[in-house]
Amino acid sequence: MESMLDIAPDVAAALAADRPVVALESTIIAHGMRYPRNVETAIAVEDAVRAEGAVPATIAILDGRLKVGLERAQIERLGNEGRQVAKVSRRDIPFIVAAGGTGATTVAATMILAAMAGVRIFATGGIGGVHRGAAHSFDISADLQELAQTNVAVVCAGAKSILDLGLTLEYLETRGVPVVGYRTDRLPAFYTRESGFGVDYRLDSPEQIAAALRFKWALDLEGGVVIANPIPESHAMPTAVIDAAIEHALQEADEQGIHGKATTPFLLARVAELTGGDSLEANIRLVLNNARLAAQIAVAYGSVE
Ligand code: PSU
Ligand code: MN
Repeated sequence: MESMLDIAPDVAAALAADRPVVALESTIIAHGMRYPRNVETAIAVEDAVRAEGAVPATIAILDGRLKVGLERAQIERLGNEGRQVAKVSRRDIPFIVAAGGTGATTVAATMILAAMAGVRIFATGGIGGVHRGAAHSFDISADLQELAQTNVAVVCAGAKSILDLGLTLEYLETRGVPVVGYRTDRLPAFYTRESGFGVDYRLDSPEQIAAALRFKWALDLEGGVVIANPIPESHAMPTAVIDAAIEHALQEADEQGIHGKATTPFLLARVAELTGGDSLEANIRLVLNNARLAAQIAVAYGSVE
């Protein structure tokens, strides 16, 4: 397995010395935002991780190689090729590798490669979940299955309400995945700080979160943790604006028969278009905010005994 895995030199050095590392995903770069803001954001996110004293490891598959830690030119390439790059979740990994192909990793695939490399903390924008209408479509993101089995904590701003957040929480509960609110007892809904749902545990410091993670894995309680970090107040969007855009996008997806792995990128792109630049700014701010918290947790994790 290790022969297929390329860990970047700075990431490998940090892991060998037990210094903090934060994993970052690449579907958000190739499929979640447009060029060149996607590349600018990916680099700013890496810088935010470094500023907090951790090493960033952006994860992807490039020319059949599993990459943990990318060079700038590699991030630029993924962002530039955008949607021409495969969207890779758990099921896709061996096929992309066998074909010598290039893929952007979802939360699920990023968790798998992070765990292979020994990285425990991961920052992104939003996770996949149970889609609205899942009772008929069966559309449940593989991210949730991965959270149930792979030992990586995912810092996110909750999930967008393109999903059924209530069913997403039920699914996570069934699979034993804790949902932690950072300095909040409410589940944030990505663009807004509040979804109407609660979290399982409120923790107010990176140290408290790191300690809970240590105990979970020391007890061999396999699986991930969702750490929900609300978008900063000053960048949150008005609920009515974002809700209207989401309803509109969902209706279009339905009319156009969009399904499967195309659903999430379609909805994200339409919501971004319908809200104009505002949602993109909010998205960038919340990802940076998550990167900082993930780095603080990674630093604290290293010092928990
Ligand atoms: N949600 C967002 N932004 C994203 C994604 C989800 O707000 O970029 C991406 C992530 O990579 C996530 C994936 O893992 O979409 C989920 O896709 P699906 O629903 O097809 O599993
Ligand atoms: Mn899906």
